[in-house]
Amino acid sequence: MIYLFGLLAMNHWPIWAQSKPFWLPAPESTTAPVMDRVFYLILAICSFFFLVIVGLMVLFVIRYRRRPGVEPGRTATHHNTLEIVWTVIPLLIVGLIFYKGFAAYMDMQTAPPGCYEIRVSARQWAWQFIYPNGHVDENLHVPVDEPVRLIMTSEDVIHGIAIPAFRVKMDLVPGMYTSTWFRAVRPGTYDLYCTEFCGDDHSDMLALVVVHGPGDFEKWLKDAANFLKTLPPAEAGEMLYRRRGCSQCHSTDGTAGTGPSFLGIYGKTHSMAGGESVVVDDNYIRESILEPQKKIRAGYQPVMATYQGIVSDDDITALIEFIKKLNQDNPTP
Ligand code: HEC
Ligand SMILES: [Cu+2]
Repeated sequence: MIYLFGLLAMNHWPIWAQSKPFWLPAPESTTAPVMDRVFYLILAICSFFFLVIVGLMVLFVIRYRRRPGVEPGRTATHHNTLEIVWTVIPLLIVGLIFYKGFAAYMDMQTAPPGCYEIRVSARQWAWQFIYPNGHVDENLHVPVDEPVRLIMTSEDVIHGIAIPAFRVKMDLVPGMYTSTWFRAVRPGTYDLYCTEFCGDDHSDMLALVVVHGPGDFEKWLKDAANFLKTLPPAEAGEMLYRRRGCSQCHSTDGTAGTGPSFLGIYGKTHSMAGGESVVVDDNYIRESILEPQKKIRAGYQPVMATYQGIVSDDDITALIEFIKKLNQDNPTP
């Protein structure tokens, strides 16, 4: 009943009360309140029937329990009116849930015209957000108050994008495009998760949604896209290391993850699974990025996917400089 009351009153709540539901993150997109209303509607209906059914059950168990001297009565016969009533009412309720849910889903699916389009590519275990000017980022940056459409696909297994504050959730499927859209209502930083179990590091497949204030987004995009030209190569390489998801598998502090750490590898001699030894130089790093399956480092699984067509030659040069610089910053004693 509390929920039902809350539901009826929700549109009239003052803004401070609307923005802080006690168990969901504050709604930060235009679709979020629509989703919340459907959620509370279903919750209210379920709570109501839960109370009625369990309440009556407890009451009947006590009231009609077996007692000495009380004989069971005749079993119930048909009661047409009752049966029609308890069929038609649930039918109407289920129809209402379907209608509300479907309308909200269509709302989420059907992007308004003139959306700003961002491509999303997921892989084990990183996100790539690809902007119209070619810039690729590991976080999702969007302008405030503008409809944004995500056109998404996966490079390997099924992933799911979820932005709880926006009430947005959609699967990314290899071999096809899916899409969703939202309009953020407030500048800020929000969490983004993968919600399909996609392998070992699924729980690390996280990113941020940065909603930029009016005018800031264009400036951010221009600066972000120019980082290869404006930053020293090693720093640009560090950006790429994070943006292209290398950081998911390669640490820079010496701890082995899914892949070997980058710390101190430059110039070292490593043994490969095939038995041969290889010196880690520019060409080996380049080959490891473009053809990772060619030489597999001993003790590791061949799980690194190729970055052919994803990183450019300039990107690779920057990544090499970054790996090199880790040696200088952390000289071995
Ligand atoms: C899914 C996890 C994963 C991702 C993402 C990944 N790698 Fe790897 N990488 C590995 C594994 C595992 C190995 C060791 C096996 C092999 O040699 O293929 C490896 C090996 C390497 C090596 C050789 C290291 C050595 O010590 O011999 C280099 C260099 C490398 N990766 C660079 C990169 C770069 C640069 C990126 C990002 C553009 C990247 N990797 C992204 C898993 C990954
Ligand atoms: Cu995933």
